[in-house]
Amino acid sequence: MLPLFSLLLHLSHLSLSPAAATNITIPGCPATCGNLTVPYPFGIGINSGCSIGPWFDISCNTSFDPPKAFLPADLFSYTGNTSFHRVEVVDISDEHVRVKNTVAFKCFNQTGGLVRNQTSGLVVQNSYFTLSERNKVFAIGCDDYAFASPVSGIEGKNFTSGCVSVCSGAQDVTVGSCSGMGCCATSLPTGLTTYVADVFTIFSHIEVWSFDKCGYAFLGEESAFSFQGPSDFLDPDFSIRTAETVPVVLNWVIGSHSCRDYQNTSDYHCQANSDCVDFDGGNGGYRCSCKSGYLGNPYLSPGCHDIDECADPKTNPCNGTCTNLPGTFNCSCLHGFEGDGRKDGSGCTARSSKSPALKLSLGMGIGFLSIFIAMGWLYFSHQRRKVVKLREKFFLKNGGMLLKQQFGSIESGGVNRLNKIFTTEELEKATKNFSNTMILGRGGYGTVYKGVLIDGTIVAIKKSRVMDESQIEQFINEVVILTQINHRNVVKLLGCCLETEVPLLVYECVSNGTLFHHIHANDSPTWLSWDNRLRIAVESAGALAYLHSATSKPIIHRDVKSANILLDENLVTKISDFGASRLIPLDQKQVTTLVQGTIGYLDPEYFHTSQLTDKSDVYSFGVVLLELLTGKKPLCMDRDQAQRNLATYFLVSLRENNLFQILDPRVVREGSLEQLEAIASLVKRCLSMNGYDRPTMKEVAMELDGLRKLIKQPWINQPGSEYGLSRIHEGEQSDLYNVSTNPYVDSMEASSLYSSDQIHSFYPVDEPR
Ligand SMILES: *[C@@H]1O[C@H](CO)[C@@H](O)[C@H](O)[C@H]1NC(C)=O
Ligand SMILES: *[C@@H]1O[C@H](CO)[C@@H](O)[C@H](O)[C@H]1NC(C)=O
Ligand SMILES: *[C@@H]1O[C@H](CO)[C@@H](O)[C@H](O)[C@H]1NC(C)=O
Ligand SMILES: *[C@@H]1O[C@H](CO)[C@@H](O)[C@H](O)[C@H]1NC(C)=O
Ligand SMILES: *[C@@H]1O[C@H](CO)[C@@H](O)[C@H](O)[C@H]1NC(C)=O
Ligand SMILES: *[C@@H]1O[C@H](CO)[C@@H](O)[C@H](O)[C@H]1NC(C)=O
Ligand SMILES: *[C@@H]1O[C@H](CO)[C@@H](O)[C@H](O)[C@H]1NC(C)=O
Ligand SMILES: *[C@@H]1O[C@H](CO)[C@@H](O)[C@H](O)[C@H]1NC(C)=O
Ligand SMILES: *[C@@H]1O[C@H](CO)[C@@H](O)[C@H](O)[C@H]1NC(C)=O
Ligand SMILES: CC(=O)N[C@H]1CO[C@H](CO)[C@@H](O)[C@@H]1O
Repeated sequence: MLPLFSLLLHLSHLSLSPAAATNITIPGCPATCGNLTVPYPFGIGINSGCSIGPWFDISCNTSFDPPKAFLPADLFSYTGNTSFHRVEVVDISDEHVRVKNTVAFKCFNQTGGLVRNQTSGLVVQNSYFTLSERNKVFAIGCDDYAFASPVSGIEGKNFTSGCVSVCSGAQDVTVGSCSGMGCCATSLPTGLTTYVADVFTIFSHIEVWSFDKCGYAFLGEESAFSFQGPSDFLDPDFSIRTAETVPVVLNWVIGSHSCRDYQNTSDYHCQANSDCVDFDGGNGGYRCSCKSGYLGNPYLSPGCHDIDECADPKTNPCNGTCTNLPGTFNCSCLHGFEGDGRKDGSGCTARSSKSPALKLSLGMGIGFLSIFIAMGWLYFSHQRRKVVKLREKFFLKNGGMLLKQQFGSIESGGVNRLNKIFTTEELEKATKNFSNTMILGRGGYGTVYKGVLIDGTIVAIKKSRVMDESQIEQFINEVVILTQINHRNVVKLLGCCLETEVPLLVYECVSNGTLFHHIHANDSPTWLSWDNRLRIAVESAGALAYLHSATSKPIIHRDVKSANILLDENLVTKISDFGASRLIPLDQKQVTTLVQGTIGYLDPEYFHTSQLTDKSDVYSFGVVLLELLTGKKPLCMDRDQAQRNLATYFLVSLRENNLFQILDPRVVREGSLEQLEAIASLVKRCLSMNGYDRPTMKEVAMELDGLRKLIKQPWINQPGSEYGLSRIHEGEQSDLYNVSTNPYVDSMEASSLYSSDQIHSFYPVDEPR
């Protein structure tokens, strides 16, 4: 009878409790708008007193069926520059508001004419909503790239997040994968309140038009979107469907300061039995949350109510007497029984009398203790064996045997500068267990730590990103080749460690920062003189030429940029970061790869065709030369539209005979006219649209070396310097200034608009740097 009664009570309680828990709004306020539940601090109606403040007023428009809910007008989305919309709410949860999306697109006709276009964006003009990290920027299409950037003048942050999606046929596209073939996705910085997303095309879809007529860009909840492959390209309603099904997620908070700032003020809204939780470290407002063991709406008086745990024996099993306590419960065994009643089953056992021989129980106790210790020891040694096994597994998975063989064979061949396979312990010790304080830098390919080996050598240790098995052999080849390279201008690989899940590479430490830093950073130690610049150019070109030709299999660096050129304490050049490099089999002139590189340096021909040749490095090196000549970044959003992309800016300047306007004045002062003209001509050839027209790296190195030996003729002291300048402006130019109309210039202008030097890699840009 008793159990039945308690069961009945329990059932009635269950059916009552939702009613009690429906205290989700202020009494008398509606709780739903159509299908949407609107809990306090949100409230339905403008100035109806149902919400915590006007910014949480939800207007419910019942002229729709079902009714639609909208956020206040200081939060709006837009498509195009004239069409603003109130933002429709589709879900409100404890931490997030999900709102209806908009999708940017551009559609083309067969000849590349733009037939439809739209941008997409969202603006929040209060401090209570921010874009959640659950969102990503997506680009869909086979000839497209997308960017999301803040609405200038409203957002306090500067950023551009973007990614590129290219493919040459529908068969290249992987359904469900946004890795850059047909679909790409990238994350955003946190704390944003505005964005504009737009999509751009590289070749107006002319070559992919048969299966893909439009490019799309949008920002939305990552887990809500699943890429359907080519069928998404053919779906004329893709943008509408996606806007309906992939919401934008916003974080919401109360107030704009931390819990501390509000405590004991009238703006503190956390009620009884709830905790105040700072958002974004206290800089972005707060939220309230019921204490554990309590339920309800923490913002509404009288606060969160205790959960009756005993009413729910399924989640809180108790074989005994269950007593509900505030925030918890007590489960005690019935009289005559003892043990932990909370345990399911025989948690309570018959109480044993204390009289039986103490010795026996003591003896048994000791017996159990020793068994316990023995088992513990067995367990730990088993764990340890497991770790060792795991390491062996990783070692094999990471190609350890292959590498040992390779090392062995080379060693017997007499090359004896081969290095070590480090153990995990050594490297953990060297980096203080990969402590964050030892991080030297983060790149698209992994994290670089500073390490101090036992013998005191300072090294740089690179922890790659997780790689898949198919890359292993490639990786091993690369390690083997890199250990064979002995060039004073290439950073030395000292060894590697294969026992961890991802291989670790150990390099010599180059202490004086990157060339990029020396050229562009405001806190750069000293101005790099023209002599140094030219020497660094010669050294880099020589090292790249060596990689292209001197080793047994050509190595293409693939990511030549000033940030990958390190300088040591004597400003000697060391080329680094072979994370993207590829070996080219000798019988092939080119290989097809996923396009990878850095925007601003990336060879347009490679970008379009995915055909990688050594000439791609030549293009990128041309851009590095330009940085040395001009002191300008390859991409800079602060510059005028036409000047954002340095390569384009340079080619246009040449065409318009304005070369000397773009050069760094200090370079002009220190270099000779002859040198500068010759280098500009060399850069022009390096930047040729067609790889065949570019010189080889060897030719570049030789030409630069020759120029370096030219006797320096500083302009400033040169009698004819005035003549030199005016001659150029009057256009009595050499062949150098007759830049033929370069088809690339126009397409680059379009793309340069939206690129950002912050973007590192074309494939998912995870952390905008
Ligand atoms: C729900 O609201 C009513 C009216 O304010 C109040 O009496 C009741 O205690 C509340 N219930 C809960 C569970 O908070
Ligand atoms: C509700 O929506 C209809 C149709 O879009 C619109 O005409 C009307 O003005 C809206 N009403 C309110 C109160 O916003
Ligand atoms: C409410 O949502 C359900 C599914 O989530 C849907 O089937 C139903 O049509 C919706 N009702 C209204 C009135 O929108
Ligand atoms: C919208 O953009 C076009 C060109 O991009 C411009 O001509 C027009 O003035 C803009 N309209 C508004 C209202 O800003
Ligand atoms: C494509 O669009 C362009 C510009 O809108 C137009 O000039 C051209 O005639 C169109 N071509 C076709 C085949 O429709
Ligand atoms: C952001 O850009 C604006 C102009 O584009 C500039 O004035 C401002 O200083 C930049 N802010 C930061 C933090 O870089
Ligand atoms: C708020 O008031 C309580 C009690 O009145 C006090 O203990 C606490 O220190 C106060 N907190 C702040 C931040 O002033
Ligand atoms: C739980 O209940 C038992 C029996 O009533 C009591 O002895 C014990 O102190 C209680 N434990 C707690 C934590 O309240
Ligand atoms: C609860 O404990 C009693 C002994 O106290 C035992 O006989 C009974 O089987 C247990 N019930 C369950 C469901 O395990
Ligand atoms: C790039 C481009 O052509 N954008 C156009 C998209 O459509 C709007 C009007 O809806 C034009 O103003 C833009 O110029």
